[in-house]
Order: sequence, then structure tokens, then C-alpha cells
Amino acid sequence: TGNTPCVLWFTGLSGAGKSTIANVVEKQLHAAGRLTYLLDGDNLRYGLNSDLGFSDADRVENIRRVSEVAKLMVDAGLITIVCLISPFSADRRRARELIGAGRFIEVFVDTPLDVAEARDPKGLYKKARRGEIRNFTAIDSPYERPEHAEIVLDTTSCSPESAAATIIAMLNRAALS
Ligand code: GGZ
Repeated sequence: TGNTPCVLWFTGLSGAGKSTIANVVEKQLHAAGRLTYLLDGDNLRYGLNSDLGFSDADRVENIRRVSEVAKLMVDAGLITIVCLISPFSADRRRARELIGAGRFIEVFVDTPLDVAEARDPKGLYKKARRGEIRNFTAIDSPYERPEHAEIVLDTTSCSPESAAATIIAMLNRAALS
């Protein structure tokens, strides 16, 4: 299962399910003996990217840094899983070019805003609607939908396990195994 180093790049709204699916994928790859690393935007913002906020410029820099780290990790032979909202097409395109199209798999977690907002696990949408958080993606900051993602998933009616199965099947099919 998924033997060749590559980057699985998850993009989608806050609450779309990126991290949940990524964790299932990572667990399954581990079970198959693969070396992986999960770069989760939410966590990296406590360390590597603790100087960055959510302005457009800071998001661009956040994504640039994570792209560079992902490139190092894939060079080192890891299946590297990135979870970033990464709302701008240009940033995702730059990441693809940097890492190399042949080892970049874009996973668009296309969960509709109303579903993500209803989940609201951290209450962030509620705060954004009240104006307590500014520049919140899909509320008062844009999300540019991917048009060339290798995988598109809507978690409205699909479990994290079946989403993960779709991704693992793709890794195998793409002869990345
Ligand atoms: C979007 C925000 C914001 C704003 C805090 N807009 O769902 P979460 O909570 O746990 O993960 C989200 C995370 C997004 O960080 P990324 O590094 O993935 O964003 S980007 O790729 O756009 O740079 C969310 C939380 O941070 N969060 N404020 N204003 N998400």
C-alpha cells in the first residue's frame, strides 16, 4: 500500500474533515508498514508557524513553509500528509510545482459550508458569524475551489473510513505502491 514517497495534500474548509480523514489514512499506511508524517496546519501554527495569523499574506507564507517542509520529507522518503485549508489556487499550484506534479496528490475535502458550520467542533464558525474572529475562511475570507484535484470527497454522506479507502485505492492505482 502506497510505497512510493508522495505528498497527499488535503485542502478544504475548517471542519470539512481533513484531519479526521488524514489520521485514518496515516493509521492504515502505518499498518501496512509505511513511513509517514502528518503536517497539520492547526498544529504547525503552535510551532514552526507561530508567528503567522490569517491575513492573506500570512496564509501564503504558512503554505509556502509547509510546502518546503513537505518537499524535504518526501525527499527523505516519507509519505507526507499535509492538512491545510490552503484556500488560494495559486498557493496550491506553487506547492505542486515545488514538490513535483508526479508526487503530489491533491485531495479536495469538498464538504459544503453548511455541513462544516453545523459541526463547528471548536465553535469558530459561531465566533466568525458574530464578528469575534475576522478573516474566517468561507465567512469573510475566500476559498477558491480546486479544479484539478486528484481526489474529491464530500464527507456529508461518507465516513472517514470510506474516504480513507478511496485515497488508499488511489495510491495503489497510481502505481505509487
Ligand atoms: C480559517 C482558522 C481561522 C481563520 C483559526 N480562518 O478547523 P481548525 O480551526 O481546527 O483548523 C483551522 C486552522 C486553519 O489553519 P490553516 O493553517 O490550515 O489555514 S491556511 O491554510 O488558510 O493558512 C481553524 C483555525 O486554524 N482557524 N482562525 N480566520 N481557519
